[in-house]
Amino acid sequence: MAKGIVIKSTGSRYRVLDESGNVHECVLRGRFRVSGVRTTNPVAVGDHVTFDPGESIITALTPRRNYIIRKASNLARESQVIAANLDQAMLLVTVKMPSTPVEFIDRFLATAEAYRIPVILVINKTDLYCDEEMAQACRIKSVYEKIGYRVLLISATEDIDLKEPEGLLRDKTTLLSGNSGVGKSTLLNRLNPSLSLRTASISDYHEQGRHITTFPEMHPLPGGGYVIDTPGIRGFGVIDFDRREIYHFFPEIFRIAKECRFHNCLHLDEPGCAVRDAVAGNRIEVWRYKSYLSILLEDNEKYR
Ligand SMILES: Nc1nc2c(ncn2[C@@H]2O[C@H](COP(=O)(O)OP(=O)(O)OP(=O)(O)O)[C@@H](O)[C@H]2O)c(=O)[nH]1
Ligand SMILES: [Mg+2]
Ligand SMILES: [Zn+2]
Repeated sequence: MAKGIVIKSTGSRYRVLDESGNVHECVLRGRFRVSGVRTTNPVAVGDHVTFDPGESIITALTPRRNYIIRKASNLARESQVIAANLDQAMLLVTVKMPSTPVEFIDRFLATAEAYRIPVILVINKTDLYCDEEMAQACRIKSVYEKIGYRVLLISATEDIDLKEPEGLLRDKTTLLSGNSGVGKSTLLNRLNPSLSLRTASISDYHEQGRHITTFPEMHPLPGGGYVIDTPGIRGFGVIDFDRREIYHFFPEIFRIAKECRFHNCLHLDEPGCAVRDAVAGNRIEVWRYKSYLSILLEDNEKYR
């Protein structure tokens, strides 16, 4: 028996990296079962497993430190585990080509908060920005830094300020996310030139969302650590939020909510709401409040 980490899972087959760096294409033993969650994939990228290298069969799963799941819909009983044993997530965004909506950032951050996974926000393609776009990037940086997130500005193609993200990724297992075209594969290629991942591959910008059958894959970094490249963000967006708890996942709203008159305030139109006062007084960014409302009031089907 040998030990390894699952670096790719395509439904029935699992690519396992062993401790000496060799790769094995494995399957699960017929009666393999994981107690607890009902999932479509009992083993996921990031899982630590025991396997039989001779027969290429995974025989046991090491208990997970954490994992993120996605459900096909809020009504679906079965979930898919996207990745396991994560130290952190890195969300790559851009101000242009493509432009990442702030609501998209906020949904990602709230979901990560719900899983207690720290997020580093990275604004890429700074080489393309005019003064106005750079000002917007700086504004995003300052808003999220004030909340408590780490925010970096980089250019992956021009090799600008890549030392910091490189340092933050070292020896960690990181989920790399962001919508199609923001430069995830480009960044990974810079950090590990031996990868030569396809970039601008564009199964594409325009078709984003069609190809939900693509799979996350884990790549080793030369200095130690792993990055899991995910296809778009769709896998990360759906979580069973309890309506009363959504504001817990907006740290700055959560902090101020303690001052609301009613302990069960949803910060909608209740009297004595400290959150709405803070929005009116610019102590909470209005777009963050709008993102909160959109999750609170959404038709769940819309964001599937
Ligand atoms: N100017 C500029 N272009 C960049 C930068 N980073 C990436 N690009 C370009 O953006 C395009 C998309 O990059 P990818 O790395 O394929 O994007 P991705 O996030 O992996 O996209 P998907 O795999 O579709 O999710 C490519 O043409 C890259 O060359 C950058 O810092 N500056
Ligand atoms: Mg890519
Ligand atoms: Zn309130």
